[in-house]
Amino acid sequence: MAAIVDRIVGRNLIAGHWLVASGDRFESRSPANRDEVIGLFPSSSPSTVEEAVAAARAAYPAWRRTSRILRAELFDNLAQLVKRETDNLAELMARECGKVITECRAEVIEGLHMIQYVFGTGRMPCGDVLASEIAEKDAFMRRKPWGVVAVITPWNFPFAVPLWMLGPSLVEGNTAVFKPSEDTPAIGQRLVELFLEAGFPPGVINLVHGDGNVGEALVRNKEVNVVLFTGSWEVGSHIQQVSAGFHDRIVAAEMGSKSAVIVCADAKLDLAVNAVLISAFKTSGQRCVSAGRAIVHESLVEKFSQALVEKAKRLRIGNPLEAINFTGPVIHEAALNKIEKYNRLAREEGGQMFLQGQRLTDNGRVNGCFLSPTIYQMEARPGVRCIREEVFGPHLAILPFRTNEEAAQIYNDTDYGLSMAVITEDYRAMRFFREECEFGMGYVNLPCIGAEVHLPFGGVKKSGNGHPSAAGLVETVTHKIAWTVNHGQEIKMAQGLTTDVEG
Ligand code: UN1
Repeated sequence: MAAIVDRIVGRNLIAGHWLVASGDRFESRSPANRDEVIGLFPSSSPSTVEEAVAAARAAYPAWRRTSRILRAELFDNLAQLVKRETDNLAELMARECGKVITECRAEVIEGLHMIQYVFGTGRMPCGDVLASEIAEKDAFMRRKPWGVVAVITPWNFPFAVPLWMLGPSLVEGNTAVFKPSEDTPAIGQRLVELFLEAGFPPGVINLVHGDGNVGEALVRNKEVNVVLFTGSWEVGSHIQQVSAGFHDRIVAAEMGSKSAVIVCADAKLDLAVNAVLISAFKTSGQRCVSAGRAIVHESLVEKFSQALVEKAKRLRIGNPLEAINFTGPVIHEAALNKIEKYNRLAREEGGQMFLQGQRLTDNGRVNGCFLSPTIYQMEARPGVRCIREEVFGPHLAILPFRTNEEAAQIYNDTDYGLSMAVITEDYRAMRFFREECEFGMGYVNLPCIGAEVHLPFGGVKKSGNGHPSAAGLVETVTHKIAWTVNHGQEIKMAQGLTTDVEG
């Protein structure tokens, strides 16, 4: 039984004021126990969204003029608070999104790493010094913030992903309106409380709760300069289309995936099996980088499948607050239904089913959304949907291959391109897959999950639009200016342009 904990009172934050809205509310419930209500949160109205954007706009000039180093130092305060709160944050996250406590702890640490990274950038170079054709001129590339940033984030990384976006945005001098997922509003609100406690001035970060309607209002607000989004391709693509109507709108969209692990003929079997288990079933397959496919050399496929299925059967699925469990539930009933639809599709499309995912409803699991893994094998064929579309759940296809060329072709035969791993001892094969596969994050002899914040996080094709998150985001939340200063007594122009104005 989950502990009885006080329900959280959901509030929006606008210009430094916590507001309990009087209108519609929505509940956040634990996916591990649908009877457990985490809190009640306001469904923000369009006018509330407008006020939040106006507050961010009003706070922008003073924040932009604040020294970059002083802005960064507030992130040092935030780091201390996150260290103080690590266990509480992890527990709240486990209750609200159902990830096991060990994963939640790792996510809080990932968020902390982003804060520490951003703090460090305060004293790092933030532009370039360049030469000019004219000896008396000094030339620079400097960065300026865009203004107001909307941060729209998913439930599966409800702490680290917002920090990937808020960190670079705020340290560079932007202000923000943050809309956490309606499935994880409590952890989003807790993060914003810590920003305030760290000393971020009123209006620099604003919080609006709600569903896609709130996101829509944010995206349609012309005062928003940048939209940072992580979620489905459908929503990301819609945001890009709406934003195309704004002349200077920047959108960074990190969207779906059909990531994969490629297991070569020379792979170490144990390592390959563990890498695939972690890639496919950690977080119940609900990372955007989770593997939906293991592409395995035909000489190894039988041994590999047997070992994988044996281990997958023994994975512990249960209460997210118990560290002994490998994974918890999926996020809600709609997710259960969608995953089960793909499980049925795999059978209809000719999958040889090794493990058929079951809802787990025994007493230890109360009233939760628990689902065991599905594993099947099939030959990759054109047009098969279950090996191309994102499932976002514990659903894995094993696809045999004969040559490395064929493996790369199978890997690329989806609309997505987020992450991949290759398991091999052959340095030529590693390089071949690095060059031939379409992805944003690649791993060798590792799972295809587990990115670190100081690397760019993003993908290609339908997975991303070329604006990676985390350390990569500085390029998106700033624009570059050229700045040229003449130290001479007279004007001298580049390219030999004459300066004679008298004819
Ligand atoms: C996500 O997949 O939604 O690379 C984010 C990882 C984590 C972040 C994942 N560092 O697995």
